[in-house]
Amino acid sequence: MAGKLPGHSSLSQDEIIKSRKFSYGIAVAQWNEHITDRLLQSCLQTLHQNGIPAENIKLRKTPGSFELPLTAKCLLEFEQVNAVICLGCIIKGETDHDQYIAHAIAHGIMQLSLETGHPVIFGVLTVLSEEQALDRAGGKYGNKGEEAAISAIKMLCLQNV
Ligand code: DLZ
Repeated sequence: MAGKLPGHSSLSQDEIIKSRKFSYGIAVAQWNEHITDRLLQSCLQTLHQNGIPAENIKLRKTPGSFELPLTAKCLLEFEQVNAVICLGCIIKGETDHDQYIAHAIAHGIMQLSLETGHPVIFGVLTVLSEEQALDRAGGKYGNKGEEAAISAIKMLCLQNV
């Protein structure tokens, strides 16, 4: 069975019941799609397993992770979802490109969340190798997609909207 990252938490019964009244946007990057698809499947499975109906979930695919913050903004503005889960996978290459992308996204997501008051979840893997990504996309360290879905539910329950 896959392990879990330290700090990974599960949902209480109260959170599971409350989670069903919210709507969720998922923005998923197509760059490194063999990884991000695993994140997406785990994220969707977690939402479905907790009883969230399919009509409460809006999915948008972006070219790469860099486009996640704007897509999240569109989901909040036009689809009126309560929270957005951003899924992506940034793997270190020969240059520092990954650092620029990762910092920009982290900043963009945090800014969007604070400005709108909606949870926008950073479900983006930032890793040194494909092996590290697979470990965190259903491998020995669990699945970031599941963790991101749980974080979205917990944040919505915390806000008590
Ligand atoms: C260009 C690029 C590179 C080099 N690496 C990644 C990556 O590891 N993960 C990812 O999600 N996206 C990558 N991209 C694409 C950028 O996120 C973005 O889509 C393009 O720079 C176009 O804006």
